[in-house]
This record gives sequence, C-alpha cells and structure tokens, in this order.
Amino acid sequence: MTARLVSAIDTRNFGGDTVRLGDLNRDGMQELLFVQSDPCTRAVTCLTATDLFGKVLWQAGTPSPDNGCTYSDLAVQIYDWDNDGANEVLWVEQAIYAESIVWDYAAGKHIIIPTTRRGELNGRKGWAQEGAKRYEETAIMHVLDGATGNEKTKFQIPAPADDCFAFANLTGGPRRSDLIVKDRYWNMWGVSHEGQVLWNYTKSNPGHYPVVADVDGDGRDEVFIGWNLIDHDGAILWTLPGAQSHQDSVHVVRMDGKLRLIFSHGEGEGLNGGVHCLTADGNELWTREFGHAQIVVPGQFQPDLGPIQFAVADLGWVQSAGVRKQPAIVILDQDGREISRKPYPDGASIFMVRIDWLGDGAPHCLAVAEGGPFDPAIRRSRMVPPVIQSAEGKVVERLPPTWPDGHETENYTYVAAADVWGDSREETLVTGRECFNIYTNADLLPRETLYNATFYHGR
Ligand SMILES: [Ca+2]
Ligand SMILES: [Ca+2]
Ligand SMILES: [Ca+2]
Ligand SMILES: [Ca+2]
Repeated sequence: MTARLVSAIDTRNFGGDTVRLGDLNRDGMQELLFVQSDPCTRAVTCLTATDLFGKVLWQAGTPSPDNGCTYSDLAVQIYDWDNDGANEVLWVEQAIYAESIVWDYAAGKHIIIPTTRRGELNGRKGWAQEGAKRYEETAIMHVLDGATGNEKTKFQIPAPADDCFAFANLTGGPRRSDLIVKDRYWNMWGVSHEGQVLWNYTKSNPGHYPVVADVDGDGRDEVFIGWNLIDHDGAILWTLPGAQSHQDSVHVVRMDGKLRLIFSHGEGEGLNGGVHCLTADGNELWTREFGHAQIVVPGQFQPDLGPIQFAVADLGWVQSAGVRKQPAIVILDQDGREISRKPYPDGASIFMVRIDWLGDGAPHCLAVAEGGPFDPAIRRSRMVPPVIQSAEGKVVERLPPTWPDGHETENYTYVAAADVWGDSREETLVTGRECFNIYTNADLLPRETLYNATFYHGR
C-alpha cells in the first residue's frame, strides 16, 4: 500500500459529484472545475475553478450545499474552443421547460408539469426533469475564459440539447471545432462551430455520452451510439438489430490494427443487453450477455493475453423484488471470453475507471467506487471507501475519502483517474459532496539502469 494523499479539499459549499479537469490558466498544470446542478431540473447552477489544492481561481453562479448531487451527465466541458492556445469552459444554459416531463420518484413514472418560468422547479424534491413536451426560447452555449470565468461568447443551440455535449470534427477542418449536442434520450444534433444546426438525429435512443471518431477515414468524425453509426452529416451509416435499450458506455478502439466499436447497455424490451464488439462496417464480432452492463472500459489489464482486454461493471440481473442479483466486475479478453470475475453483494452499485496506477508498462488497474442501493434520503448510495484493484480483483490500495483535518468520511460518490502529479502514472481523484481528494502512488518507479555512463564536463 503506497498511496499518498496529496490533496484534500473541503468542498461542502461548491463541490459535488461532477468535476472536470483541465489547464485553465495556461501554466501547464491542471486545474479542477467543480460543477453543481439542481438535482430536480438538471440546470447548471455553479462553476468553481480551483487549483489542485482548492485555491479558488473564479466562481460563476451561486454555490449551494444542496446542489452537489448530480442526477445525470452535465453539459460542461473544458476545451480550447477558439484555438488560441488557452482553454475555455463551455456550459449549456437550459431553455424554458414550458411543459416539463418529470420523473416522479414516489409514483415511479413520468408526469407532465406545466411551468413557464425559468427556475420554477429548482430545488423541488422527489422529481427529476428529463425533458419537455414544449420548450420556449432556446438553450444557450456559454463560452467562458478559462483563466477568469468571464464570458467570451455565447450562441443558441436547440432547446432540448442540455444533457451533455462532445467536440467533433463534422465539417472537415483541421481540428475538432464542431459539436455533438443531445437531450436525455430522444435527439442528437450536429452543430457547427458557428452555431449552425447541421442535422438532427431522432431514429433511435442516443443513450448516454456518445463517442466520436473518424471511423471511415475521411477526415470527419462519425458518432457511435451503440447499434447505430452516424456519419458526420447525420446520415445513418449502418444499424444493427438487437435489444434496443440505450447505450451506457461506448468506445472506439484499435485491435490487431483494425478499428473495433465496443458498447454496453442494460436490459430493454424484456431482453438482456450486455457487451457487444462490432466492426467498423457494422458486423457483430461477439456478444457477451450480462444483467446490466453499465460500464465497459478497454485497458491492458492482462498484457500476456494481448494488447487489450475489457473490464465490465455488471450491475446484475433484475429480480421480482427489484433488487439486482449477482453484480460483478468481469474482465473479458479481446474476443469476449471471460478471464476473471469479482462478485459484489446483491443490490450493490459499482462505478469504476481504468487507471494506470503502477506505471511503466505494468498492467492497468481499476479504481472502484462501491456502494449499496441508491438511498433517496441522502440522494446517493452508502459507500464503501474506494479501492484500486488488479484484474484478478486483488485490492492493491484503499483510498479513504479524507477531510483536510485528516478525518475520514464515507460521503463520496465517484472516482476518476488522471496524471495530474506529473510522474507519468495516473492519480486517483475521489469526488464527493463534502471533500475532494487526490491520491498518488508514492512507490518508487522502476527504471532500467543506464550504463556506459560518462561525465566529461567540457574542459
Ligand atoms: Ca493550469
Ligand atoms: Ca481558447
Ligand atoms: Ca469519417
Ligand atoms: Ca501522476
């Protein structure tokens, strides 16, 4: 156990489940962007930029301890949007939801709520706004200076497109300067850098965060959303039949020199989803069935089995009581064969990311956040402290969420991996609504000995 806590930030006022990373002030070092949102409306309510130790660079919006809970993905990204060498922060302000489609937790169904004032549902407990039957005005993409948070520009995007967005090259320019924007589950749009809507995709549920890649090599990005590959102009390149539940996790990877499209999904139409590996031209190479394959991630978990394997977080099989049974983290080889399986208690929620924790070509590990079932009283699961574990499921590190004064808490929600400490290995970032931590691997990094050394100093 060599994990060392290098940053502990008290985030009770401005923190939460969602944190973005990027160099905001152009000094080459990463900063943190804490994002808060209203858990009912999903509206972004506060952005707080800090250095890695919590010193605030700027804040936009109003911080609130009530808005650390993230219901869904959030439409906030860091990118050099205007290509001047410095990053901007882009975020989407919602349109007016004139007739809201709201998930009612108590009733367990969607209901329609008339509302025509901005912020009218803010702070409403027990509801989650998923979309609207009717919108007024448009959504607005705001572009902020990364170093100051001052607005540089803004432009209109389609009213429902406030779920999340991705940068893509749709117009054939030298870099990704266009946008894919979407709503929760019904629409996806291509938008040019100038804010012009290029196309609207409605043929299938786009699922969660899409992946973009130039799959056909024409210098423009396709959008992969599961059973469908969308061309840069919004045309459908191919569609495959299969259980039509929305994708939870998508990747485009290169295996044996060929592009492969991987996605996972849960159950739909009474059928079980799972993990699917497709060719770039839309043939299925293999399928592996799971109860609810929430996450699939590629990595070099067991390099002796080839350059790529896949880790799957399976939330388990739905039973009549509503509790999912036999959740597990499963490692697959590149042909979809199961290599190992680590079981978790029935009803567990599992979140994980691949992490290069050991460095220097050692096998990748998983950073895992394990919780019980979602608890509505605290609007999150009760959590087990995060761990780093090997492909075989062996725990390498325990990373207790820790306050600046050193005392530990179980109040955290996710883990992330990024090399923010500059030693070529990835750190573990632990995000929560009270504190934020960075753990680094303090173990010495093995290096080959140099020989035929000289110290001729020039005289
Ligand atoms: Ca920086
Ligand atoms: Ca810029
Ligand atoms: Ca292309
Ligand atoms: Ca590092």
